[in-house]
Amino acid sequence: MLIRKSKPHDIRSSEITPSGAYMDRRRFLATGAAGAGAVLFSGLFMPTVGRTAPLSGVIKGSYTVDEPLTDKEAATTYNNFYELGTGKDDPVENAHYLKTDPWTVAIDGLVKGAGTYSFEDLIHPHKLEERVYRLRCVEAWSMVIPWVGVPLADVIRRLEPQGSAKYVAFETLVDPVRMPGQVRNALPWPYREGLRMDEALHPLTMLAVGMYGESMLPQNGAPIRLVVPWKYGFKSIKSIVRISFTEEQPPATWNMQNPREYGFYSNVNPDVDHPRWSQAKERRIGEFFKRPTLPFNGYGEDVASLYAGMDMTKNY
Ligand SMILES: Nc1nc2c(c(=O)[nH]1)N[C@H]1C(S)=C(S)[C@@H](COP(=O)(O)O)O[C@H]1N2
Ligand SMILES: [Mo]
Repeated sequence: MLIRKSKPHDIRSSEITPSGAYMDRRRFLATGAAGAGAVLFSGLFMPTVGRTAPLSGVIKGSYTVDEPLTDKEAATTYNNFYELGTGKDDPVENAHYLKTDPWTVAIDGLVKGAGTYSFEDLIHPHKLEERVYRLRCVEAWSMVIPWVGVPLADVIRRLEPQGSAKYVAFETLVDPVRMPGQVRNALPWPYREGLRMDEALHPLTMLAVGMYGESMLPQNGAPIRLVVPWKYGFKSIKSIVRISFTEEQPPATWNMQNPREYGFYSNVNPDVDHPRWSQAKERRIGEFFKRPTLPFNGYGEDVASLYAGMDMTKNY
C-alpha cells in the first residue's frame, strides 16, 4: 500500500483563508492530535477510484449498536446518490468519475472560522472513531454500517459559530464532469440538507470519512458525508463541499422537491406513513423478513428529548 509520509501538515495549508486565523495550528500540533491525524489520514490522500485505503488509529466509539453488519458488498453497490445516477447500481458504476483529491469544504455564514479548508485540515485535528449505526432509507430498507468519522459537534465547536446561528446547512459538490448524474435535472443541484443546531451538535451526529475500516468510496459519499442515524437516509448528505451556519431554516433538497412527502425533520417514524407507502416496517438489506421500524430508528432514548413538545405528525 502506498502511504505518503512527507510533511503532512503542510498539505494545502495555503487553502486556509486568513479568516481561518483563529485556527491555531501550532496548538493542534502541541496537543499531538494533528500528529496522530497525519498518520491516520495518510491513506486518505490516495485517489478513491474503485479502491479504498485502510484507516489506522481509529478508536472504537460510543453509541455502537450490537447488530450484524450489512454485507460490505451490498453497502457499496446498492446506493442512493442521484449525482451519480438515479438507479441503485448507477453510483458504483459511475464512481470512477468522482475524483476526490483534492477536496475543499467552504465554511461560511454565522461562524468565526469561516474560510475554505482542505478536507484534511477540516478533519485532521479530530480523533477518528468507528461507530456501528443503523441507517433507515425512506424507501423502507435499512442497513447496519460501521462508519468511521468524527462527531460533527467537535468540528462545529472548533469552528465557533455565533450565538445567532440556529441551523447548519450542507451542500454537495456541483460538477457534471465528476458527477455525471448532474447532466440531468433529476433534482435541483446542489443537493442540500440542513439540521437544527441542537441536532447538529448531538453526539450521535457524525461526519463520516470512511466505513468498514477504510476510506469512503465515491458511491457512499467520499470523501466526507453526514450520518444522522435517527433520520431517514436522505438527510445524510454525501460529498459535502459547503457547511453554512444560518439563522433561518435552510433549504433541504427532498423537502423542497416534495414538501408533502418529505419534511425538514424526517425523523424515522413508524407512525407517520409516507403518502405512498407505510413506514411501519423495513427490510434490512440481506434479510428476507421485514422487521418493525422503531421510532427515531431505535435512537429514541438519545434524541427524543430534542423534540419534546413538538407534534411529530406536523413536524414530520
Ligand atoms: N448528495 C447526495 N447525498 C445523498 C443522496 C443523494 O442522492 N445525493 N441520497 C441520500 C439517500 S436517499 C440515502 S438513503 C443515503 C444512502 O447512503 P448509502 O448509499 O451510503 O447507503 O444517502 C443520502 N445522501
Ligand atoms: Mo434514502
